[in-house]
Amino acid sequence: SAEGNGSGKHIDKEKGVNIQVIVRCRPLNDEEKRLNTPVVISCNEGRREVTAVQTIANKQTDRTFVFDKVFGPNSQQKDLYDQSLWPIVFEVLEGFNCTIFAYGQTGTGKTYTMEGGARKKNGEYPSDAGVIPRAVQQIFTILESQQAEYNMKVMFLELYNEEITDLLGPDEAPKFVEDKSKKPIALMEDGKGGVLVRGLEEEIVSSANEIYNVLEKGSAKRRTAETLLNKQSSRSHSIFSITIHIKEVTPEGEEMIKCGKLNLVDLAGSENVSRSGAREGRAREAGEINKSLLTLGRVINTLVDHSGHIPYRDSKLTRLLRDSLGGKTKTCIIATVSPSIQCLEETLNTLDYAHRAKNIKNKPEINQK
Ligand code: ADP
Ligand code: ZZD
Repeated sequence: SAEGNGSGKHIDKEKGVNIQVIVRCRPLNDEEKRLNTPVVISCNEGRREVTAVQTIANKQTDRTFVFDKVFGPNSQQKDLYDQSLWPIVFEVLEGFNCTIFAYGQTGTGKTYTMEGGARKKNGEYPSDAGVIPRAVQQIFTILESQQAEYNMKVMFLELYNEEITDLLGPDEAPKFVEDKSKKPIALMEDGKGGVLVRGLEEEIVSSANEIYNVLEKGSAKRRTAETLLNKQSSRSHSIFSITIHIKEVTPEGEEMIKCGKLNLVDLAGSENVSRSGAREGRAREAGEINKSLLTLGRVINTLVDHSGHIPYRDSKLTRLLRDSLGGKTKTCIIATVSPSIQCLEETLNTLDYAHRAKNIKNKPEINQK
């Protein structure tokens, strides 16, 4: 039961399709350049390889990893989007559910990749706009060119310490003020393998500008919540999703509704769950272990090793992303790394993790009624 998947490759419905894994290495920043920080990561985009140069006891022990796509330090936002993400977003409009998530150490460019530079005063998006604004733009360009009849809704949430904050909900009172108007947010299984977030604001939108305004509102709320609750933003996960229903009329005049959903996920800094002894020890003492990120790692390991019970239910993140990990969603992971020698240990953790995730298979299905 192999069939074309539009990208020239053949997929086998029974066996599924692998999660796509992309690595992006950021350039050295000004401070690192000033300090002449050694670069230990080299990217060969053509060969889709990332090499970590490691010297142990005067012996050079390079480690090379191959990925679905590799973007080196000179890659621009547009390159990453046009080459790797555009086809995924296109599939959302064909009725697939797709998830793109950014994984990596804090400071390696997860937010830069997913969101990018701030919006200009005149409302336009900048040349360093990230995946989210580009995806929004692409969706409307295609829908308008097809003159499709559609409706669209978005949600934007943050997960911190196993608590969900609705970034589109009404402004929240500080924690110490009891707020009776606040709807509790709860996750509920939908009976179809997915999960519903109850009590979450879903905003109906009909233009790219409307979504940008929604993102602006969400960003402002995120900043307020961070300040008010003294949150460390590197420990929070954010999820922005767009759900689109498109009406289609078949040549026979029959009406069909296609439904696609795009989840864009900016994960907490991966160093928070690093297996490297010392830091984990201190983090654990401070109660800082990120349950959701730890569970994500366990879910990935279990899926890859086929080693039995998959612990989706052990964290909010894995409940929310369940369908993206071994389910019917098409998934792409962007692993972000730093080129600096200072980050080498974490970079190797990230590359190992990302490389393992390549073995996960999903079984994407079109949603059509
Ligand atoms: P993270 O979200 O992983 O903590 P950020 O997205 O905040 O990391 O990036 C850290 C800093 O590095 C920011 O100042 C960002 O603008 C810069 N940066 C990250 N990736 C790139 C890149 N590919 N090109 C240029 N600057 C980048
Ligand atoms: N990275 C910027 C946000 C920041 O941390 O402030 S850029 C994009 C995706 C999700 C949330 C916000 C954005 C962002 C933005 C900036 C300023 C105000 C609102 C929104 C953005 C950037 C370009 C086009 C649309 C939105």
